[in-house]
Amino acid sequence: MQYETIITGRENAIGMITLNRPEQLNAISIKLREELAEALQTMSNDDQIKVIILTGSEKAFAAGADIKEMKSKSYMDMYLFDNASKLQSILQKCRKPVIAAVSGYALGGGCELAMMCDFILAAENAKFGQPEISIGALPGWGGTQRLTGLIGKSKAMDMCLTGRMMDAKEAEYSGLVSRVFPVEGFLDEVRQIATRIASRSVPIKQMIKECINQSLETNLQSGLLFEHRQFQSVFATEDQKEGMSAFVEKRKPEWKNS
Ligand code: CO8
Repeated sequence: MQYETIITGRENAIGMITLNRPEQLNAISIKLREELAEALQTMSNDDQIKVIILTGSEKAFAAGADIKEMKSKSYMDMYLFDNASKLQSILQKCRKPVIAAVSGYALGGGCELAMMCDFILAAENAKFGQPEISIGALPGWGGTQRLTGLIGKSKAMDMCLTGRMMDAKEAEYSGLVSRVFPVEGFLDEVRQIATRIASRSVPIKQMIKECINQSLETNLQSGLLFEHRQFQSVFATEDQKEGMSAFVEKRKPEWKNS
């Protein structure tokens, strides 16, 4: 499929989406949101794809929503045409693991897009921020909510009220990103992690995603119950039988994905 603002591809079981507006530091335009939503939906429906990687260029994952496109919009323009919420909902509903591979700037809507993914891997040159306050706006795509959940109230306030950037090291120890790698060979490291996840049982992966996401939506008791029921339901799968038998027989499991 040919797109204008993104590049898509499949490498074995990995679906790769690269944001591709390099001259605008991958600013997230209406067109980019539309194309990204379509690509994510297509990959979600493709059984060959087990993990999706979302990435940008070495200089920028994405420097935010497209300010040039947005600056003259009215409230009604923004309210009536809202393909940002559609894209967010596609990512939230995607049952496959989606990894954000961030090199360079992930600012404003770029940081928010990365946080919509299941987890973030960063290159050493990554810079995260919610600088909307500097342009007379505020994070509008989950920034105040997800960032606070990931790094806590104090740092989220600091980031959103100052509009400062956070480097990869700080992002890692603050809990925004899971791991940091050198810029050189970054995407190869990400591919290795994606390949490892892709090799796991499909239903078990989906259940783990559901359980972890449930922890963000509910209280501890309900979350614990949800997780325990999911754990019990694993015993209805062929993959549980195969996985545990393979361990006992000291061999690699062959997942049936059922
Ligand atoms: N939108 C549009 N164009 C951009 C953006 C952007 N967000 N960021 C960079 N660009 C463009 C620049 O205008 C420039 O274009 P041109 O060559 O035509 O002048 C080109 O990219 C290169 O940028 P710079 O020359 O500025 O590059 P520098 O290396 O000097 O600086 C920075 C890099 C620090 C990243 C700088 O470009 C910058 O501060 N960018 C803006 C960051 C920002 O404020 N982001 C937040 C935007 S608002 C937002 O994201 C709200 C999210 C809510 C989403 C809800 C969905 C609708």
